[in-house]
Amino acid sequence: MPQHPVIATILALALLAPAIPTAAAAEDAARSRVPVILDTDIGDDIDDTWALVLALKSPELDVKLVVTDFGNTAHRAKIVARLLEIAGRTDIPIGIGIRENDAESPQAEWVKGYELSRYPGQLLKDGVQAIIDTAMSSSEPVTLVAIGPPPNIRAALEREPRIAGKLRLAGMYGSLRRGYGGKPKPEAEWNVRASPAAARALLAAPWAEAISTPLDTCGLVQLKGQRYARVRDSEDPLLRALIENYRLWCPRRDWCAKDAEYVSVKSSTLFDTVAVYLAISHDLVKTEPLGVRVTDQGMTVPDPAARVLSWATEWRDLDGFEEWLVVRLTAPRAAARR
Ligand SMILES: [Ca+2]
Repeated sequence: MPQHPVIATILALALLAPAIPTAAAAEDAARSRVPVILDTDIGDDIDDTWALVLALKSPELDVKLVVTDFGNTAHRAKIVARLLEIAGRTDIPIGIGIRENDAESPQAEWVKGYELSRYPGQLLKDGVQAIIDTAMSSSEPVTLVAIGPPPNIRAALEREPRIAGKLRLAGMYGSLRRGYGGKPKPEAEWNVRASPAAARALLAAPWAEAISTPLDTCGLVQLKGQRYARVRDSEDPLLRALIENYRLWCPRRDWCAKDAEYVSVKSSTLFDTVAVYLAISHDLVKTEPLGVRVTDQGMTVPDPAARVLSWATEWRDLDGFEEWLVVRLTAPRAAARR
């Protein structure tokens, strides 16, 4: 029996509906990306450069702002600016954090002659205010990926305490049961030791959510062999810039300079990439809720009286993370987003 024409039309529309891409669906997809502020001491250890590239190549993340933190923040901003230019992502504003000195970094040669004034995107001279404005103006919680000593974050919390409730922290801080290189005792981790008062403020803030990767997990990440080679040999201009920076950086680090083959065969420890991962997922790590106190020497000591946050204390699958990292870094890049 033939269907009534109206019923037939309704049925046809119902069948077609899921297949028709709509502007609303595209907007939903864009909205589902995690808005991120990256607070970085890029230029000291090379892992921040890896972390920035990873953030730019992660389709789950929508990088709203990159802020340089600790030491010579204007110098660090040059490295960020040149990388964002190469990435075709000058739509991302750069905030210059609290400038503490004029030191240059082991990556200085890469930005020799680069003038920040030529950065075609927005350059925000008050990086602390940029963090506050980005957090407070967002209609949804923003994830603060914090991968350096955090004087900016301490100052932002002092200037506008309400940012804590608007931000989800994914940080790289501390050492609970393991030290550098998987050593069986905790030690003073750099991001905390370099600025204990700022790290104390960061760990005590009432974030909407908070997780940190201490050395226990992030200190074990290193790419070697074929996995490293896939990144080293990539034709992606952004990865070429990453490896170029790594090759400039290594001779300026005593332990790396001693081994002429180092940069040819493996990465250094990629601590900060884990904080970027934690902005996307926690699946590959085991987490524990712990209160942690910061000593004046930069030790992070479990203390039930301290504010509890989530700590990624062990890997569920470190091998899986390293593969994820390489797949993600070497994936073709999407067009620049507006
Ligand atoms: Ca760092």
